[in-house]
Amino acid sequence: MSVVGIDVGFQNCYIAVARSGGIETVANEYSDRCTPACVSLASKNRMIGNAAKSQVITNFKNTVHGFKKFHGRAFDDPLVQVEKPKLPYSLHKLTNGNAGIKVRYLDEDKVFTVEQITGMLLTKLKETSESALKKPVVDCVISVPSFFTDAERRSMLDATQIAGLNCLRLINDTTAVALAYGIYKQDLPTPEERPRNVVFVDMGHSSFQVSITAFHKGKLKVLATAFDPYLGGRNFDEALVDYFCEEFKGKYKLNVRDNPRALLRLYQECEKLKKLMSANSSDLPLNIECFMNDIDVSSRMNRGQFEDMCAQYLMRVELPVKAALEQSKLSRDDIYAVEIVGGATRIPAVKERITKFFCKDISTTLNADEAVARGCALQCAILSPAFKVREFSITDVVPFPITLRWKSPTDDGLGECEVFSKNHAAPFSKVITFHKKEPFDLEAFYSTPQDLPYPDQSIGRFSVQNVVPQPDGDSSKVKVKVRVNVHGIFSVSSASLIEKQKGEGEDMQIDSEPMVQNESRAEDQTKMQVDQDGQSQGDQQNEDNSSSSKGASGDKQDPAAGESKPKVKVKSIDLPIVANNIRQLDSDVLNNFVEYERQMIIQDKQVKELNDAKNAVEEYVYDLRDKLCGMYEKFITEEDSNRLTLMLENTENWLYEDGEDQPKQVYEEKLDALKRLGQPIQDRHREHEDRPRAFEELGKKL
Ligand code: ATP
Ligand code: K
Ligand code: MG
Repeated sequence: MSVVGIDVGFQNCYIAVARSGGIETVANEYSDRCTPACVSLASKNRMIGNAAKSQVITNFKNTVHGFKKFHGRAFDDPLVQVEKPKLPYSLHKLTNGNAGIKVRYLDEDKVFTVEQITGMLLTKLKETSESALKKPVVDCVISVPSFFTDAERRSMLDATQIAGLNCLRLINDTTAVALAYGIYKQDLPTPEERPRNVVFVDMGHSSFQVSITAFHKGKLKVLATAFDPYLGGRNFDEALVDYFCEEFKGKYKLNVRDNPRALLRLYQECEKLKKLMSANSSDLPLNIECFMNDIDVSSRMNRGQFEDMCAQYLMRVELPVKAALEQSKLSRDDIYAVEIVGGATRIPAVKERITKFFCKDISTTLNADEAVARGCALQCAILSPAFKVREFSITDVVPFPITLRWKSPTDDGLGECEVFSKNHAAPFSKVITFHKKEPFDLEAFYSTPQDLPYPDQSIGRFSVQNVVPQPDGDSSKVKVKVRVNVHGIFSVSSASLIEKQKGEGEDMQIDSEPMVQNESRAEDQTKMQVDQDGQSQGDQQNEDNSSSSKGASGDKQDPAAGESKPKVKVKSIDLPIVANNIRQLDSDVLNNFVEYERQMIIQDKQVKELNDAKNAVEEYVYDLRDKLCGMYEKFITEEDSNRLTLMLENTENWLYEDGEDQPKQVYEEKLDALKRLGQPIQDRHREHEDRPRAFEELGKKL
């Protein structure tokens, strides 16, 4: 199995792998460790990553970037509607209401889902890791922002599946960073000692995340996470773009916003300028030649001006940092270090705000660009049975509280209960007991819509089926297991009906008390008991360590092992659950996407092979022509040489005319034909070169 970690950024993706005993980030075929989150569709193939980025301006309508935030979103989602007018490509409402991306591909109008686009990107990242590891890659760990809701996480998982990856864990960005920080530390406190509390701050291109994590030897526990999902490096680019658009309107009478190409160029130049200003506080120039209507534009900017115009964004830096500290219930003095990562934390004013808040120098001991990917790879290594890595346990948190609601047909009103509070440990399972006579629905939703960076509170509806009364007409006890899994996704993962065994009714101690009295009403009663602190009862389990040792039926057994309580004999029947999650892709739709991605991979491969065959002809022409007037000159008659040169020239012309667009075989035949003429000359040349050497060797032997 492969050990691969992937940081899928809004702008930049990084891959880390386990190789020769260590974790290392790997470079793509452009020797670049960063692969842009960019996909460009064309009439014959797709370009992904660096190749796509070079198409951003030339093929802007079909070059897709900035799509990470569309995961799990409806077309009508306010966030999508805010982004839409700023995109150089078109969005389209899909039949299921999701946001689709409309492009021209293979000379046809096509609408791709965001899962498909991210799937394409992941295909590229998969290929890059495969060429680094020289073996097929399937298993991996992928990072997501800690504020991603269930719909966004499920959508990301679908994308991994489309790319043929098996994501062992979706890990939160800041948790991956915490792992990359902690796992190599030799001096972490022992279990008896006070934990080492570290703040991790990640400002990327699109978002800002903060976590506070407590470390002990061999483990980390996230205490709190906070975020501004709408604050990142791109806000700073936008501020510059706004400023220069205004300036150029007055100075050059240019309406930049009417010209997508010019606007995209301005974005690129502003981002460069922003980065320069991080290192340089003096006045810096902005020059763009032939910007629009053949006009060259130029201007200047310095860091002071830049910070003034970004005051509204800089003000927001403190808020999540403060929120995280409050939630962790720690004071500033309890903080051992503040570690920053993410490209946009290189902005000096951003750093200053964080330093000022903690009254402490911030540390940059981690690689700001690669820490997330490294953490992902480390998590993958931990999960991989084939790879030896230091034991390290990770306890993450639930970012938004989750409530479960149920409706009894005969009960008045609804019952509900918050099953996971904010910052509750995750992954985690709980068992809830209901008393029911018929199938029932559980509605899961995020409890606090005001804090949710997503317009829909709903998580999903889970129908617990096949519930029947006991033979004596009583309600049945139904145990329902709810969990936040390793990806941070909520589900009602299993349910079972506990059947009284004949003559053993008196042994049903677990819930004898209140139900007996209610029995006379002979109606569906809903009783719920959530064991909030039930580690000792075995009803809850922190899956982090125990999931492998516990079977699926682990919580059905009497947990009070070792106590003198008599064993309760009950029969437990598994109940089917039908889940209906919001914005979930149908499985057959997903399967079609998986198949379509495979076809596109084949198509890209064919196009690549075709281009390679064509390029081989061109290269051979250039190479042979050079040699004919150089090293081969003595090995061919002038007449033959002239004839061959003419032929090479014809071939070159052909490549730009009739031979521009031919099947692969035609190029291969062309190359063979040329080689038949070139080979004898090459042979004569080699023979000549080898002869003196042979004599020399003979001389040595004698
Ligand atoms: P996200 O985490 O939001 O998904 P991402 O992971 O793709 O995004 P990063 O690669 O961490 O983002 O950071 C990219 C951002 O950092 C861009 O806005 C980029 O302009 C900015 N950036 C990179 N270097 C510098 C620098 N030296 N000064 C200022 N900004 C920088
Ligand atoms: K990144
Ligand atoms: Mg990032």
